[in-house]
Amino acid sequence: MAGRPSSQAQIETLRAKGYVVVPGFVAAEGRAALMAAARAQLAAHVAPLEFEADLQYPGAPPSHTAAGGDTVRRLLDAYGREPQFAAWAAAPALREWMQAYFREEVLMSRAHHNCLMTKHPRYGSMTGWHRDIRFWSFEREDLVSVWLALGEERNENGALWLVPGSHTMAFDADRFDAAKFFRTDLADNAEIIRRAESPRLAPGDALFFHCNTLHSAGKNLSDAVKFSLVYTYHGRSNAAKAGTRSASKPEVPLAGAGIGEVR
Ligand SMILES: O=C(O)CCC(=O)C(=O)O
Repeated sequence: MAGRPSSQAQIETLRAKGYVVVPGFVAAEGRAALMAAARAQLAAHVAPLEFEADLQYPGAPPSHTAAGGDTVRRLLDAYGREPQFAAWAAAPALREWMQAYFREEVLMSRAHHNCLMTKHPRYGSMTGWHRDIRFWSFEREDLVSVWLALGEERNENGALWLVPGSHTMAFDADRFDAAKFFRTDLADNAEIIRRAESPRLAPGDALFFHCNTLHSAGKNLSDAVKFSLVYTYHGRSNAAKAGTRSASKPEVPLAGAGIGEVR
């Protein structure tokens, strides 16, 4: 479409900045169908679920029996739980985009992310500054997640904050705490965090971000649950390390068209 950056330009932005928003990646009808499926899955509390009380991030209920203790954070295994979610994970447009980024055949991991993220008013917690590489054990630190906004995402309802260029910054291990959150008590870290941006996402927008991009998210101060579908991809030459959680589940190869530059 005239006036919009090409996919290749978006990929270059991801390489340079560590993230990029692709507006309207999913058209209205498909996005509405995904949202309807997401609402139905949440309403029925379809397992497997991860609860805010499981993670104990700031603002989470202290236990499963406390007020809000049944607040869902992630509906796990999005790929396995809903055919529409699976179809989106391997959709041709997404496959082409990822193949153009990795310049090889692409696999989707089912070991982490692979979820419908929800952020609830009141009991949805804050997520501290981190790099998603903390979840992964791969030969190379080169994975890309796609975060599909099923509804609007803005600072007030807990949208992501990301630090541009942080995916290429080198940090000593002591810049992170024991849980691999980027420490906010260090002046040098605070200076980096000050550069963060929170891109507003419209329903159907996709945020692509690198596994080393520092990001965080606040609480949902609105009165509506926020829904996002999140998957992570890597190139075939970048294997999960044997015996780790990353290698614990069969991956999904994104088979199909040839590898090359996209529009
Ligand atoms: O929505 C949030 O609170 C942040 C989620 C996130 O960064 C993650 O799951 O890695």
